[in-house]
Amino acid sequence: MNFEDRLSRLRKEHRELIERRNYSVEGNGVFERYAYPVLTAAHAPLSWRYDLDPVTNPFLMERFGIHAVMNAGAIKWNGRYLLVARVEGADRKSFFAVAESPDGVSGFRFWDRPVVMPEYGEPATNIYDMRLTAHEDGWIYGLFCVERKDPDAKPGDCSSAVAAAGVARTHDFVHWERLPDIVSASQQRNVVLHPEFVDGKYALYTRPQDGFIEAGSGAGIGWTLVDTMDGAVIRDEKILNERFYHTIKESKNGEGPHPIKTPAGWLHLAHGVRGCASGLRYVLYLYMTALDDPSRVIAEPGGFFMAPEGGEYVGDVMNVLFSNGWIADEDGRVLIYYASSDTRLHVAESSIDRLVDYCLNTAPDGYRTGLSVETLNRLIDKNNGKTV
Ligand code: M1P
Repeated sequence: MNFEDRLSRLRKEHRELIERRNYSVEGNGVFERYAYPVLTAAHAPLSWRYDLDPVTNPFLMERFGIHAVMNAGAIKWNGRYLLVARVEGADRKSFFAVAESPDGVSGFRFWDRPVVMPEYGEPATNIYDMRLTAHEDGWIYGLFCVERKDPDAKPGDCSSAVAAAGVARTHDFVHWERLPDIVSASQQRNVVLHPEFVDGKYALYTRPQDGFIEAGSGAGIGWTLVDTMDGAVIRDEKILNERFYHTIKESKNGEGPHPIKTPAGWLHLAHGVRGCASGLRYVLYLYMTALDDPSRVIAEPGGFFMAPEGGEYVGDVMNVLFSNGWIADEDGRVLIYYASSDTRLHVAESSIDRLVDYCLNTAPDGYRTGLSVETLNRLIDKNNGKTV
């Protein structure tokens, strides 16, 4: 096939992919998944992947491989649905890129260029998983993981890394002001900024870890107040949502996007991780905290809210659902952006009313099998018309 024919075919396929209408599929009553991923590697503009000059690229080869698009921060901004996605190249380096859609479920299209994130201190080897917060101070913040080689790695150790929480803020998603990385005694890569001041301070959800992968003594999702985001220092961390033996979050957990404010309390989306024979399994769960104290848990359904299904199991890192972005629309609709197996980004839809109902009316984990059977029997009795 000659250059022009191949280019027009690539353009047609790309246009059809982006213009494809998405549709929701009936679910379990709590949420509905949409049929098609909202962003994949194939959504990356052709101008990112190919040298489009027939003189310098006569075979119309890819010159910059895009491997995956996943874990996106999400926000509704000036009436548009925006995702700041983690785009991973064939070279394993991630960067951020903004994609927008008119309705939040179809037609996501990347802006022309990726985000140029200013560096802070020693340049990062990798950056990823941005959590977006439109804070009441007027800025839109992006908190993200900054990964660098462990300076204490032994000779020959090319894997050990150190994670820190990077901070940047913007008004337009093009120009980003980089602020100092958050200072913490432990490794932090799941730090999320609460949208409101608490006691006049910025409030952070944290995730202290001993190592880059292992939580170690890190007990779960933490909470801390800091005076400023321009040089934030984590001093006292209270663990508000613990990991626990034989649950979906026994290995580690982490706050997803910032919680949504509802009349019944703050609604939180998080990921929980456990080990199994095939490696780590990442699922999503929900919990709620008190309106007057976002660090006090008032409800937590047992088990997962979403887990991989069908093709979601398969990808670069198998058996993973991860979310760091959701949008609560003005009409009560909630769009949950989740990635499967570190490869592609999907959307599921629910509503504030349904998610709060799910949190308040699903039994908590009883931490032992006998209590799970009791819970089940109560439901069966109720359905059999017996008093509970
Ligand atoms: O590979 C699964 C996930 O692993 C990490 O999650 P956590 O921070 O909880 O360890 C991150 O690298 C995340 O991006 C990735 O999806």
